[in-house]
Amino acid sequence: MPIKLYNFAFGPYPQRLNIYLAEKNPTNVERIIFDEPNEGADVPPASVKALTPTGSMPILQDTDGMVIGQSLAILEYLEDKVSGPDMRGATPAVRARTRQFVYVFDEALTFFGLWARHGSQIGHGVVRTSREVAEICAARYFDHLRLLDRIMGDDAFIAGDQITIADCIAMATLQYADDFYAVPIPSECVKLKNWFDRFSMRPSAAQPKYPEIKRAQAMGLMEQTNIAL
Ligand SMILES: N[C@@H](CCC(=O)N[C@@H](CS)C(=O)NCC(=O)O)C(=O)O
Repeated sequence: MPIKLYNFAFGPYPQRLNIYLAEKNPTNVERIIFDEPNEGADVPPASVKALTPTGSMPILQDTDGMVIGQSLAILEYLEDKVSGPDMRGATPAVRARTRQFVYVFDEALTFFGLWARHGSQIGHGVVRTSREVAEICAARYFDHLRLLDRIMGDDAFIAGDQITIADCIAMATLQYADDFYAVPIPSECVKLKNWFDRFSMRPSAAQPKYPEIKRAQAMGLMEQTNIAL
């Protein structure tokens, strides 16, 4: 019996796992992919969402019934459990460097998510929003990208000369911002932009299937919130 990974076909947290599994290619992980949340159609099914307190995707269920929510915990667990290339880094130094990028990208995504939540037409009128929060979080998101650019080296991958989970997390974040919300990487972040252009060519980073109506609303987050680079 395989490990089960319930996930969405797109989205910044789900895509971390979609990219990771495409790179790692383990034989014992079954992927159950839902197109997008749809309460009316019971997608994902209530029985799947009930597996964790938040019901957010991704969710992993191991063969003994053990369940993990939270994408970062799932990535770590899969590194411990499945075969394939080591994606935490070969030495303590690279592993530390990998974690450093993971944490900063994770923070960046939190700010991006708040910016989108408070500034995007998606969800407008459904959630309480604050223009000021959108502006502050947009600035913090771009600050994080500038920081990431400064701490990157000239290696092929984010944390060194080997692909790690930091690449999966970075790609999922930047791809979501760029493809779904049309938010670019600042032009001064040359290393980050070059890495993004290179990694985008990998089959694992193929553009996911976005819901086009939502994407049309999402495009132009910069203009919707009056943010200029
Ligand atoms: N911190 C969580 C966030 C997961 C998350 O927010 N997933 C979104 C999709 S990008 C989701 O499932 N949203 C629907 C919901 O929460 O019901 C993680 O890292 O896994």
